[in-house]
Amino acid sequence: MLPKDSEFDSGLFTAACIVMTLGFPWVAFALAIWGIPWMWEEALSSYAGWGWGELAILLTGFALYPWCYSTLLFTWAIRGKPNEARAAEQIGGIHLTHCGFLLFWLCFVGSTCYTWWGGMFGIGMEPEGWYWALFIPALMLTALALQGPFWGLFLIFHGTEGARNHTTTEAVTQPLTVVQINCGGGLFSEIWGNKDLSGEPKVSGVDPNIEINWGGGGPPGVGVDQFSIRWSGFLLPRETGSYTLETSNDDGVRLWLDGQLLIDEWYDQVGKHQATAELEAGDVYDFRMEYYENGGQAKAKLRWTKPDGTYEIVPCAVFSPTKPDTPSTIVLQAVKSGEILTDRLNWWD
Ligand SMILES: [Ca+2]
Repeated sequence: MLPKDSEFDSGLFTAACIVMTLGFPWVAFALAIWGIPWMWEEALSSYAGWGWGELAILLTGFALYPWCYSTLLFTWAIRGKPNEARAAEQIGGIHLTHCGFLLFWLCFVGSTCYTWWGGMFGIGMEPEGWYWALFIPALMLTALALQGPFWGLFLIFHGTEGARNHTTTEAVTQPLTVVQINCGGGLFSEIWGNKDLSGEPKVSGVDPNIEINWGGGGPPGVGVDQFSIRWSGFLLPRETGSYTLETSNDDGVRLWLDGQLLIDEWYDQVGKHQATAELEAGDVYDFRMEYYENGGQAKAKLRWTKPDGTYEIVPCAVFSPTKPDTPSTIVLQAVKSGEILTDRLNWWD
């Protein structure tokens, strides 16, 4: 699912508020439980009454869970939801972190391993020798418990390369043949794994138009940040008149028409920029748009307002990656009853 065009997702924000509110009673409950002085005693030291302590840990161990989850939802609402694979990793990370801490608390801080460790160091445990045998499992269980937060936090904040580059949205760059079958037009696209289109592009192909919102992601093959794209080809307007071209970009953008730099907004931003141009139906205009993403959200769109007032994404059909090799317009003339009849035949008729 593509993130919405707007940067702020009010649905996710509402969900985050609800989850956060639901978390309050749980935290209050946990504070109340651990406010009972003898509960610590039960949980931490009394081997005979350990059951109460362990139960209290189980009931309260996830008290911070709703707040952690709502923090994630707040982040998504404000910064945009990542792709599905990263979203699943982040949720999994929250589960792992909590389960790990809970296991750690149950096993180590709780009576079980605590008594083993205690025995290990001879704190009130006799005979000492017997507890040596439990040292290794206690150590292993504790190490296993700590794996939870370690890998959980890794998944929340970093995640795997595969998930970051994973995309379930439409391909940014489609194979030439597919696009030609679909619409017969489009633009060449070249994608670099840096911000200034330097060196050899990492990915190239043809895009039907310029209408992409990666959210917090990026095109396949170049990562989610610090990439740049050049779309090039030809613009073949079908109506004569005044056009307003409009970019919607995050971050920088530049646009040339017939070698003339119409939009030059090459800096970090979330912006929309316009330029007007008088275009002739049937003429072929050299087209180039360059774009870069530095960090965070990323999108690139190109719309226009046509002479008849239509406001739309500049459609695939008026783009061509290569220069049409037939004359765009043929003037037909015929003489009928002494009168010269003229008609124009356009390439798209
Ligand atoms: Ca950005």
